[in-house]
Amino acid sequence: MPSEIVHRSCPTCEASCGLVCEIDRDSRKVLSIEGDPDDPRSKGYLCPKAWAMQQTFEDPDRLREPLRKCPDGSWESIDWETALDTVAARLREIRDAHGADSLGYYIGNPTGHNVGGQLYIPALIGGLGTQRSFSAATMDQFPQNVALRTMLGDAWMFPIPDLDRCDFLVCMGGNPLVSQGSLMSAPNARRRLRDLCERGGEVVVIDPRRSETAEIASQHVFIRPGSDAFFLLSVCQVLFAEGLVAPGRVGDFVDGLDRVESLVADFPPEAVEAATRIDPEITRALVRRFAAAEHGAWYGRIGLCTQEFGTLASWLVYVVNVLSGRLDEPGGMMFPRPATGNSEPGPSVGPIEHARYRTAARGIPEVDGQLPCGLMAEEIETASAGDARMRGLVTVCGNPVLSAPNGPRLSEALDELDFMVAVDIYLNETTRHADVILPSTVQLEHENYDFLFQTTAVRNFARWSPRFFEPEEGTMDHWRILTEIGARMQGVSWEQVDDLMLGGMLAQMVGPDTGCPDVSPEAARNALGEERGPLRFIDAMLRVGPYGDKFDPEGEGLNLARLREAPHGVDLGALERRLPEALKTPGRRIDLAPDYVLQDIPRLREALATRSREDSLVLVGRRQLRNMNSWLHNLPALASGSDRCRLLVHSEDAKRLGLSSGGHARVRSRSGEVIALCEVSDEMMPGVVSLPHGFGHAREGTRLAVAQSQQAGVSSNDLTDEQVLDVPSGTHVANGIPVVVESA
Ligand SMILES: Nc1nc2c(c(=O)[nH]1)N[C@H]1C(S)=C(S)[C@@H](COP(=O)(O)OP(=O)(O)OC[C@H]3O[C@@H](n4cnc5c(=O)[nH]c(N)nc54)[C@H](O)[C@@H]3O)O[C@H]1N2
Ligand SMILES: Nc1nc2c(c(=O)[nH]1)N[C@H]1C(S)=C(S)[C@@H](COP(=O)(O)OP(=O)(O)OC[C@H]3O[C@@H](n4cnc5c(=O)[nH]c(N)nc54)[C@H](O)[C@@H]3O)O[C@H]1N2
Ligand code: SF4
Ligand SMILES: [Mo]
Repeated sequence: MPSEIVHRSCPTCEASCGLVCEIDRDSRKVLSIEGDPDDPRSKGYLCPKAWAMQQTFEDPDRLREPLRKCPDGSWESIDWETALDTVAARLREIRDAHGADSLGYYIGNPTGHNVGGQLYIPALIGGLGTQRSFSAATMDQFPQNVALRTMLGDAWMFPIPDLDRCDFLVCMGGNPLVSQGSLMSAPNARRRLRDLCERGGEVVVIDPRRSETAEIASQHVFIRPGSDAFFLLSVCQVLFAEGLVAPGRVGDFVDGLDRVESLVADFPPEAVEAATRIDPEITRALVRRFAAAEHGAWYGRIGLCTQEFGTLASWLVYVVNVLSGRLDEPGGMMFPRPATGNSEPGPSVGPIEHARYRTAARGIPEVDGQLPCGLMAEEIETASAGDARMRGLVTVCGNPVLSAPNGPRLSEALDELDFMVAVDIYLNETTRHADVILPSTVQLEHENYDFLFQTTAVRNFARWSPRFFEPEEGTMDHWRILTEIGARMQGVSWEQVDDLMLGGMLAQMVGPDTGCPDVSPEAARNALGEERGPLRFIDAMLRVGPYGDKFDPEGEGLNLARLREAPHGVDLGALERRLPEALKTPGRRIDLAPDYVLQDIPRLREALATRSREDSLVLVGRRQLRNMNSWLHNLPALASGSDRCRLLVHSEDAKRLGLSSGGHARVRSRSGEVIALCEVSDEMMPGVVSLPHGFGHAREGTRLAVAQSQQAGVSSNDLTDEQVLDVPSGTHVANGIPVVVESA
């Protein structure tokens, strides 16, 4: 058969760029990958990571059949039936002897890039029945979830910069030029930001490093890591003191303005200058320009989340947008309207749940169902958690030995588990500790739908991606693996679990008191067809969703069949106002001063004095174009070139410490030590050093030949202290870590 042209979106990062690929199905080869000029969002853009899906597919190190660890530590291939039976039997044994909470799970980032991974997580979790829930969220956006849950009643309704209509963007703790925008899915962030400036607008970057984004910005302001909450309080103080508070339309449904006003009164820019190192006049001038701009958006991302006051800083970003009338306004911070109906109006919710249970080792409370991922080690160790320890662990698309804090401690603790299973495609730093590894099919072998990233995109869209190649014999889709484990834990078939999930969903979606009152669950069930898997769920959600056909095949609306016929995806238009209808708080009002978040203010006040005196060297992280956290370093196209894992040090610090570019530095923190390659760079704020995360591939017992030989590097999370938390969210502090650096 001749080669074929197929379209899909790139599954590797949030931007979800449209791609045009030439493939040969017979030889299972991708002949070319280019940007799709007809994709309304990415318009032909792509980055070097567009090849990641093809290179992962071809990687000889990628696992293609289940592996079981032999008593001597070597690995043997086993068939799926044996693998799944072994996993279920061992996990059930542990549960029967020690209770369901002796099991735990960790969900990693690629879950968000795989529709089956997302939709079938409940099948796994339901089967395990444990409260011990860990994920990459507590090294990521969880402070934002907590702030939104308390303010809007919906943890997952992120306000996104309306980038294409904005004329004043403040960017804190994010580097969209490299990350392609996070909670701001924006293919070709460089062009979008350039356009913004060319429209006469401004981009102001507040970051301890003059990042790639800062390079093209109108202004860059250095900030001392971890002091953003102080800075943002001073921004609010200036807004009130100078009479610039103007919430506009949103003011009709906001509570707590007075509380915020009295709180911020104590934090004029002068009061926080010693902590932030930002000149008060710079703050005032910025606030005035932002308030005067026609369409401003104030945006904060991971540098603001994974820091000591991550929840307060994330909350304050939203407060600034409300005070200045930017929330839910065109050109400001707006809410996408996903075709699958994720943020449609619904019943109101009560206060955020927390402290319903606690960790065994140190009694750290759960928050909205999450426990801090860096506490997995102490929860496993007999010495820390005693009889209540975690004995069985399931990791799903995660590499916490490199991505969670204090990797070396976790690495040792994993060997104390009675049983560990990893649902993963590599034998890597984490999965080498497993007893069984269950590898799934990869992106080119299954269909996909950009389920998560339609909730974070700067423009509404819906996009289906086809499978390129039939899965190799003997492989299993990710969603099916999760369902099989869940089902076997409950002694039912995976089909029964699937039917139950679908039935449960349809019962809520159609029939009386729903958006489809005339459709019965049975009729909907029949209309969806017999093919099991995530796309059937997506079809149901699309059909009842805001643009859907409401199960009327004659209707104009969206359904999966129509999406499958749209090779460039469907453009659903610019973001539109969603409030107050979409709020899930009682009375549909925004709580600008949620008690739960404000409980952390005393801790912040206490820290001001210490922070203002502090002058120790601190470590922050950064992302790089050719990485995706820890897992693309084994792909030749992305691993080539010189060693990328470098510690950036300002020249003043380098001189004082005797460091030079190309030399090595010993970096020590409370939790660990690494020896890193140095690069002297005046991109850094003096007193701050930067090391990317996701490296550290020299560890033994993995199958990552390319990563080991070409981009081994060191793991910055050997230095991340797992004990320090952003208290309201239980998120770890990966930015602003006190370190001692010396020449090695
Ligand atoms: N110091 C520091 N640490 C950080 C961060 C930071 O900024 N600084 N960032 C944090 C953030 S934001 C995140 S999201 C986390 C990420 O943390 P994790 O999700 O734990 O780490 P990843 O490196 O993304 O690991 C991905 C894993 O999924 C596997 N995988 C990839 N594709 C597939 C697939 O298709 N199927 C299956 N079954 N497995 C697959 C890979 O082999 C790898 O083991 O890291 C966090 N850690
Ligand atoms: N190429 C590439 N793209 C990615 C990823 C990747 O690994 N590689 N990972 C993806 C994932 S999982 C995520 S979550 C997103 C994250 O996307 P972004 O949030 O854009 O993440 P980073 O690029 O790490 O940018 C964080 C910035 O915060 C700054 N910073 C550090 N500490 C502080 C602080 O205390 N205050 C302030 N104001 N700034 C601080 C850092 O210097 C850095 O410039 O990126 C996604 N996209
Ligand atoms: S920017 Fe992201 S989505 Fe676009 S091609 Fe690169 S990795 Fe893929
Ligand atoms: Mo992330």
